[in-house]
Amino acid sequence: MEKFPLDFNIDRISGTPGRYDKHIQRMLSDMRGQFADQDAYQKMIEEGDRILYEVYEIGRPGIAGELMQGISIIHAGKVGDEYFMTKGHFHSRLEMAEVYYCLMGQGMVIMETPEGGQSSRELGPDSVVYIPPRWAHRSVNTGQQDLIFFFVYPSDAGHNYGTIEEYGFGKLVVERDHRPAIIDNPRWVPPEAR
Ligand code: S6P
Ligand code: ZN
Repeated sequence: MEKFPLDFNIDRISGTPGRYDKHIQRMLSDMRGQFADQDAYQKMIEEGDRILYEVYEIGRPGIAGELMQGISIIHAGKVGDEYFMTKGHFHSRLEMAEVYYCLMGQGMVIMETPEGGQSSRELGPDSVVYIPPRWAHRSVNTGQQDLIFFFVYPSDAGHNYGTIEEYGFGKLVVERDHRPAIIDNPRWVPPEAR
């Protein structure tokens, strides 16, 4: 029990947890092929790499019954007109769900099933999104500030990035007339046609 402390605080200004076991930083260069506007992506990379999002993980053993917790921070910005976003994934154990609790910022969770079902929910201060079993999830920062949310999911869920890396999600979140809009992803192929 003592090996894993049971509580922590979240700094309300920075959104960072008072303690964590792992700090992951995902760079623009880690997202090659994910943004629709490849020319805008290339131009941005040439201007210099940068951190798109960060994850602070509070670890627990990766066994059934345990829960992984943490904080994700998606920085504000766009590649072309597409907002900064996470890679997105299915859980390797597809049947495992997840909960996001948004602390700060504005954004969206884009979700998709292996059969190509599409859904999305908004994230804002104090909103909670339940990601049901079988739904892949990607979070998108549609605001001007960091999007910061707490997450909790089964420790043995695992992450499967495979098909998302290849085809992306069916929907993209882009800026249209100074506000976020969800549009079809031209690169996406319905699962039955892959
Ligand atoms: C994990 C959970 C989040 C994401 C994080 C980064 O199940 O959904 O911690 O890992 O927001 O996203 P991604 O797609 O790069 O793992
Ligand atoms: Zn997840």
